[in-house]
Amino acid sequence: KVLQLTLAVLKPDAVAHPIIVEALQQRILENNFIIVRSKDIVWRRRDSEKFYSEHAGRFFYQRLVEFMSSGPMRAYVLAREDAISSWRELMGPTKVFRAHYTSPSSLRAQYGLTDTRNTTHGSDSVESALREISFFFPEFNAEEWLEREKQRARE
Ligand code: YYY
Ligand code: MG
Repeated sequence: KVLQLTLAVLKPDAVAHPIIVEALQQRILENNFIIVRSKDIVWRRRDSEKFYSEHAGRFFYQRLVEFMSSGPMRAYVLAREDAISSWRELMGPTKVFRAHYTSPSSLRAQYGLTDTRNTTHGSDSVESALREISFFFPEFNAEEWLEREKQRARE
């Protein structure tokens, strides 16, 4: 079994409450993710704008970049088999009302406040995982880590 990497972020609404950070980290570990790297970080508005540039011009872009630079976040590089889709499934859908409706035990259903303050972020593809991991952890070489993991799996 080969491990995959993903970027997971606890957003400012979650990090504002230590007990929620605790609960979310518990959910990470009990779902068999390995925490490869973690850090607390505060974004400037321009970091927010750059990270979410694919959404520039959407009706929610301003409130999104405002919110993501409103306070500290915690970022993780997580490893697991199918890490990307597994983390997205654990998070639940983007919109909180949909999360309540379709995935009541998901993180966004349980802790999300609004469609913007929705608790967590997760990469949505192999390419975005690599890009987002290097955005948050420029000193971490994800491709090298994955290469070594492939070799380990072959042995
Ligand atoms: O990948 P994911 O976070 O589930 O959703 P995206 O469609 O990529 O949107 C990114 C981010 O934008 C979302 O997590 C909250 C915010 N957002 C919003 O504030 N309002 C919406 N109607 C849709 C998304
Ligand atoms: Mg997205």
